[in-house]
Amino acid sequence: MRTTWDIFCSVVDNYGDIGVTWRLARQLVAEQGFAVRLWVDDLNAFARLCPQADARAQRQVQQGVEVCLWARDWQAVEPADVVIEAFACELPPAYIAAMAGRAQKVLWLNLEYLSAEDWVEGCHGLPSLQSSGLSKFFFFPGFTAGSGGLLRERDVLTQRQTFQADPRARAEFLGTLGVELIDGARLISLFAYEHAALASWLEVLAAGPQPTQLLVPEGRILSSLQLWLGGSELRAGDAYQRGQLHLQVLPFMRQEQYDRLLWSCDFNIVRGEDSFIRAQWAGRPLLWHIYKQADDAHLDKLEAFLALYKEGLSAEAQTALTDLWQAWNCDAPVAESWSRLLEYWPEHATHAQDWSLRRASQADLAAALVQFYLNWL
Ligand code: TRH
Repeated sequence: MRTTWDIFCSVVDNYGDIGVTWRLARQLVAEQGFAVRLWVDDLNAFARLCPQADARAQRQVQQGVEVCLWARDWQAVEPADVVIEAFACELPPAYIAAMAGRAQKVLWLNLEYLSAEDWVEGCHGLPSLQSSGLSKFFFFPGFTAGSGGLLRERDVLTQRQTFQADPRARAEFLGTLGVELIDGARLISLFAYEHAALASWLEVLAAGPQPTQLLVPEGRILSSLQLWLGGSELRAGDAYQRGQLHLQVLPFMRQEQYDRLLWSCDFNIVRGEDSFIRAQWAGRPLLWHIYKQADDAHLDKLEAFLALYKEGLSAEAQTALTDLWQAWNCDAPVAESWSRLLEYWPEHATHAQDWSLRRASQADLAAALVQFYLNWL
């Protein structure tokens, strides 16, 4: 009998919740052969990442995953062998009761948000007794061996390396997005939240000695871009040139296409959680626009990641990187820190490759989940 998994996803905002759970569900099917149901309370968000999906279907199978609408009026179903509530979303009480009453015991996991902070290792895998009498285990993704690891498909690095070694594949892929490469330009993707000082960066790119080709998938950053450009609302397909800066707005694309966009670019600005991890697998220098939290808790997370990521860089390159990431995440002007980062570009490029290889030598999150389940049985 195939092991069955139920993954519950409540879309709080943006695309990270569904982005992570959709990736995990696909991987558990494709690499482990499990039967996976993904319960999503907002199928419109899902359909953005997977446009072939039907946003009105109660149930549908996409890439081997049974995607189900998590409706408010919960209809009883037989719980799976392993149940994952993503990011502390609350399971339907009737489902919890069914888990407690199931003849064969159920592993209940809460998949937590990603953080590089030290405390993660200490909390990873801890149980918490629930009023239902069941234990719920906390599963923390992370960057170190004592954590639950990072979402990474088995062959993603090989695929990426093959793609990056083939300029024709890159040009062809970009062509499918309507992007024509400009000779000698630095190619950058920008997927970020609104940014009050974005203009400071755009100005420096426009004035730069080298052309920059900036690709911007539809999303929240467009409003900041529009402020700088002036004029009407930006749409996919719009293109502008200001000095050495060539801008192009891209449609929001399938998750697999977005991964390729990251592989194609020389530098990626990413946000949230899932695009941040994917940019690391791209093996290219990156900037993380972290998701803002109350009391600036996100700045501790940012610092914790930087502390790990910077290891192995020269002191000057470390400072350049830290200054840029901190300025960007505090909505401060970035012209100066960007220019300093450019001085250490080759070092950052090599470092990004090394980082991806080192992280990929650890167990990935799906494999770690399976191991956790086997140990628990
Ligand atoms: O969208 P995000 O900001 O998401 C999240 C959520 O807001 C969540 O509540 C918060 O807690 C978390 O951030 C930290 O960023 P993220 O995680 O990068 O998710 C974006 C997803 O969208 C990711 O799976 C990549 C995907 N994507 C596409 O599939 N196509 C695209 O064109 C683009 C730009 C992204």
